[in-house]
Amino acid sequence: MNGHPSGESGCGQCPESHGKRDCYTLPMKPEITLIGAGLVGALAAALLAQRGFAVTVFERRPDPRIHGFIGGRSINLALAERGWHGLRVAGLQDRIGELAVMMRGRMVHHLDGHTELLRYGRDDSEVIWSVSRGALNMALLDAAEQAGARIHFGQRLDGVDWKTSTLRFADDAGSTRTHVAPVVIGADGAGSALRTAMAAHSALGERFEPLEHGYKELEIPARNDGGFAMEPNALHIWPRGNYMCIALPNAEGSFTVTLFMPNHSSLDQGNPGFDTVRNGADAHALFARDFADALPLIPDLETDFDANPTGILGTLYLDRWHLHGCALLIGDAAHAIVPFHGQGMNCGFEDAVELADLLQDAGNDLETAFVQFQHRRKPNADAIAAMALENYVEMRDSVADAHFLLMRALERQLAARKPGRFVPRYWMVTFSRLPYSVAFERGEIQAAILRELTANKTSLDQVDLALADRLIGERLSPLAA
Ligand code: FAD
Ligand code: E0Q
Repeated sequence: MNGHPSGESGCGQCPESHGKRDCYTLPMKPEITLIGAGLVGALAAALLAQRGFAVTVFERRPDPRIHGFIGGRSINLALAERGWHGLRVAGLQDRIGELAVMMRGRMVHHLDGHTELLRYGRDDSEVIWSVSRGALNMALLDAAEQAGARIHFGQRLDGVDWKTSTLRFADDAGSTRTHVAPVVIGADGAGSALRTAMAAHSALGERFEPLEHGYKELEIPARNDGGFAMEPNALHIWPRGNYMCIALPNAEGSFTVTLFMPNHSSLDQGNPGFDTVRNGADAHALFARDFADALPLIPDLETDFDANPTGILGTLYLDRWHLHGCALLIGDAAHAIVPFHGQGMNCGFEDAVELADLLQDAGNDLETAFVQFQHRRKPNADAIAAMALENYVEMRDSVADAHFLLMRALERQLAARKPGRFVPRYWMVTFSRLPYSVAFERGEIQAAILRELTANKTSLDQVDLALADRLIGERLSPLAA
């Protein structure tokens, strides 16, 4: 797959930076430079290299396969169908399958200590998977290099001279180097340096909406015998109204716990915040009160709380993701979202697949391909951004609310009654590759139907199913299989 088509004459596109390589054996495809070899950048590099592009990647951090993975953000992530699709296209399904831990549903930990499993899907074909960010990233780096991508580690993008298409990089020792890149793609995350450089050339209409909540990561280690300290095949969640904890399993027997909480307490309502829960001792008291069953499982709670940074969360919106045919942003660099649907990486992997498909057919008209990319992806990025925000309220609060539980129960009943027509939004987002925008729009219609049918009702048997059938028939078209 990686061979350059031979027999092509001339190489008007060939930049001098190709150095010694024989231009006549290079494809007509332009050379592509990627910034960032995180999850999305590494997948994009693999997919583009597999399609015969000459791909060069610059990554700020050292090679995690040599120096170990230096995490910044979450240690493990939930992988769903959209993410699997990207990995499948790259040929990585089996390798990642060996690392992933199945999560059948949410294991809700109530305040009194009792737990219940709320399944995500109908059976074990409808589940999500917990994967280590480091292991996933390393597999993607291997795939990218195997396909022919060249990755330069320890190189931080520092600025761009757009007139000469010259990128400037700095390493940790303070030396700089330059690279001429007619086409550059930014997969350098929410704090994208390429985005900053693009914005210095043309306004991108950037808006960052911070969430007033932050997060802290903690760990439940494996038991002494190596086993899991809780049910392994679930996403554990401790919903507590304005704040919550979650825990995702790691293949080696531990769990990564994340505490999500407001930055500022609201003492009038007795709600804690990172301003009052300031250190390990405060956190210990909070866990003793609100997460009592988890506390004995987190031996290093106090030291980890003090040592680990408090992460910030928010949603990034841009009016423009591209600069003519020269530069494009993908993944978090274009559309960072809050993590409460577990879809940021999944969405970024869809970006990578869509981009590879578009560039494969683009020839030299990259401007059109970039415009098309934004046209196809932006409505979906906006939709998952909105759904992720909504899911936080659902997660931390509503899973304990009686009317909400009635609507969820009715949703299941209507889904079974009208398959392919009334399809739960969570299912469309997580287990299908229907555009996020379709999931969002149909989800709104379905939520209105659920609200109408359950208004003033307290149990399922009070619901008017004839009315349900009529509303569904009127408002929801059958989904194409
Ligand atoms: P990143 O992963 O941020 O990678 C960017 C890369 O660019 C990094 O390697 C970085 O070192 C490099 N870089 C940065 N600046 C430069 C520079 N100047 N020069 C060169 N290189 C640079 N998503 C899910 O799908 N499921 C989940 O369960 C999930 N859980 C999450 C939990 C939390 C707490 C958070 C914060 C996010 C979660 N996400 C989840 C979202 C997911 O982490 C992101 O969407 C995903 O990491 C985006 O990938 P990316 O490659 O675009 O950016
Ligand atoms: C998932 C899987 C960080 C995170 C990741 C997730 C989910 C949640 C709550 C969080 C949403 C859900 N969810 O359980 O509805 O499905 O990825 Cl907080």
